[in-house]
Amino acid sequence: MRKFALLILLQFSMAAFCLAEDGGRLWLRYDKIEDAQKLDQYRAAVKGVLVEGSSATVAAIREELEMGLSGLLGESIPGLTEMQQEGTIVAGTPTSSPFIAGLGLDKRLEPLGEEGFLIQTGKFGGKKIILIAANRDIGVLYGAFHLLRYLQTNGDLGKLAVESAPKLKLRILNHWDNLDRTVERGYAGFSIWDWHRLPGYIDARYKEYARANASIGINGAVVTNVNANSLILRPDYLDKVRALADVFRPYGIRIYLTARFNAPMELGKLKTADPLDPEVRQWWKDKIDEIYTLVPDFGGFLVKANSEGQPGPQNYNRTHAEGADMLAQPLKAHNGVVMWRAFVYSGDVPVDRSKQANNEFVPLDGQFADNVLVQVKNGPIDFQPREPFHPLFGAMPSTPLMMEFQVTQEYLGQGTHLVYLAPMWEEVLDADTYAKGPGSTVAKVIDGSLEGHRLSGMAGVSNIGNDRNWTGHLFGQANWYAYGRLAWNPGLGSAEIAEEWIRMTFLNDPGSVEKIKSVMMASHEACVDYMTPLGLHHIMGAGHHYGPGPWVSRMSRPDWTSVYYHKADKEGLGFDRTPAGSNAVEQYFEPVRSRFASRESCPEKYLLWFHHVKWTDKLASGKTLWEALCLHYHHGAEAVNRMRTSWESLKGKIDEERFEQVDMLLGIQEKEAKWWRDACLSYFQTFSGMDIPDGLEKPAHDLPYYESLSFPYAPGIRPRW
Ligand code: GCW
Repeated sequence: MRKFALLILLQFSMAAFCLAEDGGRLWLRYDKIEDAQKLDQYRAAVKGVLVEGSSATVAAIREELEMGLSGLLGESIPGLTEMQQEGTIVAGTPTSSPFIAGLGLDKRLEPLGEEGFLIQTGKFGGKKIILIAANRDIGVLYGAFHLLRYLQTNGDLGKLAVESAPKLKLRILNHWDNLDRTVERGYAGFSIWDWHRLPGYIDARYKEYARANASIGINGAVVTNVNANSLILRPDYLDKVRALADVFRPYGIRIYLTARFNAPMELGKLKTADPLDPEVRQWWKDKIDEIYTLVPDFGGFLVKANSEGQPGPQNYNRTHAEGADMLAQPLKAHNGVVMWRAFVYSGDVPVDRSKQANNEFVPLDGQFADNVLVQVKNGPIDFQPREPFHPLFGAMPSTPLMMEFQVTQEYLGQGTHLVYLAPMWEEVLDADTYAKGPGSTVAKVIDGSLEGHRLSGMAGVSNIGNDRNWTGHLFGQANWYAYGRLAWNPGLGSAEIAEEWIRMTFLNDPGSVEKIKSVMMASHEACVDYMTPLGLHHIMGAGHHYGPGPWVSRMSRPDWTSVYYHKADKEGLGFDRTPAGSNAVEQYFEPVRSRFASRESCPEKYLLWFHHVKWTDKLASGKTLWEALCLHYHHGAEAVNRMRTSWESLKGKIDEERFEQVDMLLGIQEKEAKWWRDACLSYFQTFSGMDIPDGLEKPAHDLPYYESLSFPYAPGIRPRW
C-alpha cells in the first residue's frame, strides 16, 4: 500500500517536473483562456474544425487547429469530415475544399497571392461559421496561426475580418551554425541541427522549429554558417539536408545553404574556383542539379565572399556579380535564388570601413542576374547597438536588396541582456533614404515597391540554439517573433508586436501586459545608453565581443580595434565622416547627406558616428559633450534598474520558473550595464581629463582593473579551423 502511495507521489512529482515552465513552448502555448467572458464567447462560436484535403500541409493545419483550439477552449474541439453545424471553422482553398470552392471567393482571393489568406466570421451557406481561405495550403496554415493568435491575445471574434498577404517574398532565418554544432555568435547552447545523427534520427525539435517559424510567416532557413564549410555539399551531408527539408516542407519552409566559394577545389579537387572557368561552372551546375534531385524545393545559396578571409571571385580578379552569376544561372532553372552578401571590407583597409560596401557594390548595379538579391546589413559597420541606415539602401536601384538583421545579440548583450530589438529595426525600416525623393524609406527599398522588383526579402541571423527555451534569454524569443512579424509586414509597429508576444507568451491581464511592454520598449534605448551612446560604435571586447573594450587598440587589422572607431583624443571624441574627414556622408542622398554632415542638424543619436566633437562643445541640452556622455551612460544603467524593479512587481503574476529565469538575467544585466558605464567612462576620462559630474556614482574600480578582465571562454566565438 505504502509502495503504491509512493509510486503515485513519484509520478505526480514527475508530472509536475515535466510541466515546469521552461519557456520551451515559445508563444505557441495554447493554455486555457483565463478571461471567463472571452472563453464563453469563443466556446459559443467554435464547435468543430473542418479542414478538407490530404496534403501534408493540410494535415499540419488540422493538427494545429484541433490542438490549439482544444487547449485554448479547455474542451475537445473535434475535427469534422463534413459541414455539420454552426460554429465550424472551415479552413481550406478552393481546390482542397468543395465547400470553399462553392463560395465564389476567387476575386477576393486573387490579390492575396500564394501565401496570403482571409479570415471571416459570418453566415456562409446559411450557417454561422469562421472561414479561413487562401489560394494555397500554406496560406491557410498562416491563416490558422493568425486565428489562434487572435484567440491567444483575446481578440473579439465578432470583429474578426482579415485579409493579409506578406509584403516580402523571402522571409528567412540565417543560422550561423557550424557542422560541429557550435554556433558563431550563438548564446543559446549548441546548434539544433544534429548533423551527426541525421538523416536517420529526426529530432522532434525540427518540427517544433518549423511550426514556430510558420506561425510568424518565416518561409526559409539557411541552415549553415556564412563562414561556410564545403562539407555540407558532400553527398552524405546533402542527404541530411534532404531529411531536414522533408520536415520543413509541410510548414512552407524552404531550405537554403551557404556556398563556400572554393568548394570546387576543396570538394571537387579542381585547380581553381574561378567563376568564369567552364569546369568550375560545370561543377556548380552538377552540384546544384544533384541538390534538386534530393530537395526539389531547395531555395538556393547564401554567399559571403571576399570578406573576413572567405574566398570569393576577387581571388580571380572577377567581380561579385560574376561570382554570383556562376551560381545564379544553374539555380534559375530550378527557381532558386542567390543571396549575395554586401558585408565586405577589404583586407588592406583602403578607406573608412563604413564606405567599402558602397564602393564595391554600387558600380555593379545592373550586372547581377535576375535571381540574385544583394543582402545588406541594416547599418554600414556591423550590427552595432545603433547605426544609421546602410547607404546601399536606395543606391542600387536595379538590384533587389535584401535586409539582413541580426536577431542574435552579438553586440547587444548576447545571452544575458533583455533587449527588445524591434524598435531598432523599426527605426531603420522607417528611415528615409530620399533615393527617389521624400518617402523612399528603407522598407520600400526592400519590399521592392520603390523600384518595382519582383524579388524581395529579409534575413534574420538566428538566435536559436538547443537550450530548452530555444533562445537562451526568454526575451530572445520576442526578437525571433518580432523578426518574423516584421518580415511579413515591415509596416507593423514594434509596440504592437511586443503586445502580441507578451499576451501569447505570458498573460493577458492589461496592467501586466503594459508593464512588460514598457520594459521591452525601453530596453533598446537603455542598451544604447549604457554601451554606445551618442553614435559611438564598435567599442566592445575583442574577438568574443563580450563586454566593454574601448581600449582595444592592437589587432591584426586597425578596423577591428575600438580606437579606430571612437578616435578619442585630448580634444574630443568621434569619427569625422564629414567632407573634412572620411566623407562617408557622401554616400547618402540629399538632404540626408547634409543633415548628417552638419554638426547642427545631425541627430544627436548619430553625433559621434559622423563628427569628432570637442569635449567642451555644448550639445542641444546645453551640457558639454563630456557631461552628456556621462549622463547617457548613467541613464542607461538606471533604466536597467527600473526594468528590473518593474519586472519584480510582476512576481506572482507569472509562473515562478520563467519569472525567476528573467529576474536572474536582469540581475546580471544590471551589473553588466554598470560595468559598461564605469569601464567606458574611466577610459574616456583619460582623454577628457574631466571629472564625472557631481551626483553621479563614480566607477567602482580603476581603469587597469577593467582592462585586465578576460573571458577566454565567452560563448559564440568564431571557431578556428
Ligand atoms: O559581425 C561579424 C561577426 C562575425 C560574422 C560577420 C559576418 C559570420 O563578428 O562572426 O561572421 O560579422 O556577418 O559575416
